[in-house]
Amino acid sequence: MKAATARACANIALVKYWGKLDTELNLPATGSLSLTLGALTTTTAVRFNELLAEDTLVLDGRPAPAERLTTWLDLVRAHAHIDTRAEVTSVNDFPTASGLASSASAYAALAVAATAAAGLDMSAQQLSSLARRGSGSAARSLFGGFVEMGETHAEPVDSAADWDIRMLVAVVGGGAPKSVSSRDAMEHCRDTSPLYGAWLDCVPADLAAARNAIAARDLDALGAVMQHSALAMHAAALASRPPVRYWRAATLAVMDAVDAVDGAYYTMDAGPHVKVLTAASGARELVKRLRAIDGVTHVIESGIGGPAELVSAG
Ligand code: 2P0
Repeated sequence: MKAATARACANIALVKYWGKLDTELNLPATGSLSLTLGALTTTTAVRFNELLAEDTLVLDGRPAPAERLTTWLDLVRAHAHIDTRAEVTSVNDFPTASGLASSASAYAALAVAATAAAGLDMSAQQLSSLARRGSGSAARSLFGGFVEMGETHAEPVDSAADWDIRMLVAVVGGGAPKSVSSRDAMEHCRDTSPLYGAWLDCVPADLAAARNAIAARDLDALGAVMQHSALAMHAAALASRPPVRYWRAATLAVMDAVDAVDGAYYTMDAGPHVKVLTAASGARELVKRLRAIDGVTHVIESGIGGPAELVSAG
């Protein structure tokens, strides 16, 4: 088998990953827990081609730099005992210009497609560990529903097929300067923030609270721990020298709007956008409210997504 195509969903961490134990192996300093989002997917095709001198990458129809891809594909080539270069074509079904993180769905889809194309037969846990080498959050996108990242790979926690919840992604644009990448920001935070240690200390209790809330289908308890984890992560980033501040005025306006609604909770990642967890019943109304906020470019409504999957091979 030389070619394969796979699809994976993005995920949003409810209990955040922020900090590394080992940068070379990309091992996280703590666990994290996420929800896979069905509305945000990446589809990636990999074709190993003996005529190629270098790996090539086409991202949403445009040629893109392939250095990071090559470093990651070298891991697959080492496993498969091959030296063939690959053509990789990747398409996101959400607007890439929006600045939404796509490395999670990208490396998860890539792990499934590249290993299948290389003729490797790996477990989902092995694929998760391999995806982690590309991007820490990608390890979680191998699985659907609620997913927990451990020391080296993620495991599914609960598919939550019976829980009618939504994640609303409020995209905040409006000419904000380009964000510091999460990779750089978390290293800077570890090196300079007096709150980094306190942040790490929060995570085990937040993980336990999130697991319990999920098992009890308790949206209010899950929302509370999700907000706490996001605010603690951002507090550590804000206290870095110089500070890392991802929030814009519209970020705070969305947080205010969410605070005014019962049963809705926010989380923010390495960018100005706000993701809102809420019951499906109130989602439509909340989407309308968020769309009306100055600086909110658009709002994507997502249900729970499934695991990464092979679309075609051969
Ligand atoms: C998360 N983020 O848990 C956290 C919260 C952003 C904020 O995982 O360096 O792109 O590639 O392992 O996975 C984004 O970081 O970082 C991220 P690397 P990644 O979703």
